[in-house]
Amino acid sequence: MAILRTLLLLCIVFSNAEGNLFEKCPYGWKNFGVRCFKFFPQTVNMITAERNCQSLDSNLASVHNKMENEFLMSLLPPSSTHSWIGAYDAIQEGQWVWTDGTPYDYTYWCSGEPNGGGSENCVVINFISNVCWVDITCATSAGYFCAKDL
Ligand SMILES: [Ca+2]
Ligand SMILES: [Ca+2]
Repeated sequence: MAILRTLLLLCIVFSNAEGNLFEKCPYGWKNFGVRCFKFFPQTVNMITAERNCQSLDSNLASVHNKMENEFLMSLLPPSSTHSWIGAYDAIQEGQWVWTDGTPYDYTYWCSGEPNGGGSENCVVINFISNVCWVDITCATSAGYFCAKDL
């Protein structure tokens, strides 16, 4: 009986270890779908935010459905304001792309946005406590979300 119990315990220990192997987001990053996400509260301009993400082997977060959008919002501390996600139309006005190169297949623009034309080529989420997106000048200072593949 004791041997059986030990075997059972070993099984549990190993199955947990295996589970950890599959869920391998770095410490401090949160898993959602097949990616790991982290919010950085330091306020920087969009280019700096993207570079900071790249230095951590990630990009500014792209968003591909409503659930991901809501997940990002869940990572925000209560007092946070507008934060960078990875969409920009700096190369060609009106042609939005993601810094991670994934398809631009989902949008959650706030009503009346994007409205900045050639002077607003980057995107923040949570502009005045709102889950929707706003185009804004890339030189704005904001916190940011990084995302990387599992
Ligand atoms: Ca623009
Ligand atoms: Ca705007």
